[in-house]
Amino acid sequence: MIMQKYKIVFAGSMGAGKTEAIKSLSEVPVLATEVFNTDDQSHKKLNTTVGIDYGEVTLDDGSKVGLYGTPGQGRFDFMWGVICKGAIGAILLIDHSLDNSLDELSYYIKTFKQYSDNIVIGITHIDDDMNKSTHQYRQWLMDHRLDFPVFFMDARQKSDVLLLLETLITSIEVKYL
Ligand SMILES: Nc1nc2c(ncn2[C@@H]2O[C@H](COP(=O)(O)OP(=O)(O)OP(=O)(O)O)[C@@H](O)[C@H]2O)c(=O)[nH]1
Ligand SMILES: [Mg+2]
Repeated sequence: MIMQKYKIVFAGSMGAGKTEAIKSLSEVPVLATEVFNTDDQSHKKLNTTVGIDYGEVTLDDGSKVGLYGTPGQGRFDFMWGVICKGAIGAILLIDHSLDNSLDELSYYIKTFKQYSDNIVIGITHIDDDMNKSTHQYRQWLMDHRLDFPVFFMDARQKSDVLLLLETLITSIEVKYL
């Protein structure tokens, strides 16, 4: 069997958990391009990605997946299209605890749809705002006639991240094979 190497991109809100998701899943030490976060207006987190994060995972069928993380800060949006070149799909992570989480979802879908039709959405930080409704995301997708799979997850949990990745790969196989 020929070992294939797929490229998957993690994108989405600053602080949503893109770097963490790659760290949860990767079998190799993650090449993380994080620096101390000086933009505490956008997010109070300690570190933020300023380049491309990279990790790797092998699926049950032996295929290798390269995991590429984008920087979430808008000032790096010029890099997003470059990172998506040659990717088979994108995982968009949205931080549920942000006041404007629905606007974030809309913004990242609009942006990444230009680069790929294969998108899976992970809503993170549910535990940080248990009172806020989670129904709004699926409703918004239905209202906009978009059928991207949505999962409520924690980027620190390997099984949650793996579910997103497997869903993305399965949906691509269903579409193209
Ligand atoms: N409570 C909670 N923390 C989470 C969750 N997902 C990720 N985190 C944490 O959120 C923080 C930010 O995660 P990062 O992986 O740095 O976020 P990022 O998306 O890479 O952010 P940028 O690189 O700045 O765009 C880390 O401390 C993670 O451990 C979640 O579902 N719940
Ligand atoms: Mg990061």
